[in-house]
Amino acid sequence: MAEGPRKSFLMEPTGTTTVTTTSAAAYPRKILDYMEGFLVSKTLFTACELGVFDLLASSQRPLSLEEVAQGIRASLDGTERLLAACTGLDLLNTHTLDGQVIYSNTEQSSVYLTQSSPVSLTQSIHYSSKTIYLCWHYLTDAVRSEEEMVKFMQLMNSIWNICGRDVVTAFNLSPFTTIYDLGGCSGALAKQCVLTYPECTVTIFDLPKVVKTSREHFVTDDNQRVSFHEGDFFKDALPDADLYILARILHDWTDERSIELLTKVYRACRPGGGVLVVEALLCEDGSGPLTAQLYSLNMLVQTEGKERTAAEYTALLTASGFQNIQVERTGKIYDTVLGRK
Ligand code: ASE
Repeated sequence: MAEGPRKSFLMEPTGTTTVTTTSAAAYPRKILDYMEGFLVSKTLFTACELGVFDLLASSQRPLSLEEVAQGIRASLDGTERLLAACTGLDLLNTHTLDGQVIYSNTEQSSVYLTQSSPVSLTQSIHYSSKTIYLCWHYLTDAVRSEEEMVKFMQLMNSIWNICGRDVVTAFNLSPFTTIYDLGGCSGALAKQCVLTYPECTVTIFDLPKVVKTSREHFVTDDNQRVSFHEGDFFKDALPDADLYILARILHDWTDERSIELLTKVYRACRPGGGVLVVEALLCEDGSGPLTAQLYSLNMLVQTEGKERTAAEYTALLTASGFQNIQVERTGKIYDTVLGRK
């Protein structure tokens, strides 16, 4: 990690030490530093988490290894190595008192690494340690995000091969001819719609990058009745239509965001039209189905949302202006809730 001139210390055969300058090719100093950069971050995180700096700040005097180890409830050997590394990082000072090594905070450590300091970085360090560090484990996948997005879209697409027919036939949708599938992704559900209802046209409304990926990776048949519309359903205007499908959309969002979206849909909706919510419904007491319970945990991990009961979707639809709300269960994973304007 050390900065400074590129020098290496070579022992001459005679035993005298000479200093030579080595080329970047002979000694990859920066690469070695980068390779081990995480050791520095983890040393800082660990010393903070164990409360080394807080302990030294509260003791008012420098502490011995034994005192620190006891104070942070850690092993002598481990503590000694941690304190040594912190000293090397200029996060601790060492002094010798009566032949014994004692440790104290450096000025920067006492100002920025103690919890009680008004300019403490300990909360940020905790977040870096507990969240960002773990996310970075997946940096490679994140950089490959296009590939990741295709994989996610394949997952989203495949379920409609199994449940799509039941979802579009749970209600008779034949009165609705202009249909928008908001967040319709690769268009698997849209295809089920046009196959089932010969009069309808379905427009898949999704983010530009999703539409681009759909066109590249998913065959949209050359079906005249399925098309794409690029947009962000929170930010952009929604075209008017007879029916809006929201399949596995509301479960991504909080109640507030869901009502915001549904209200927008209600305003765009033609009178007599409606919204079809497609979700894995929880039963009213939350006691099942297991799939919906597990999916709800997954929404906690992956999104802002949760799975909901029919009554909860009814409340969201009602709060957004929709009326005559009906629920149809399919017996498969995904059920349907229809609201009318
Ligand atoms: C979303 C749906 C899914 C957002 C993230 C998601 C699914 C997986 N991850 O809207 C499909 C449902 N499967 C599970 C395990 O939840």
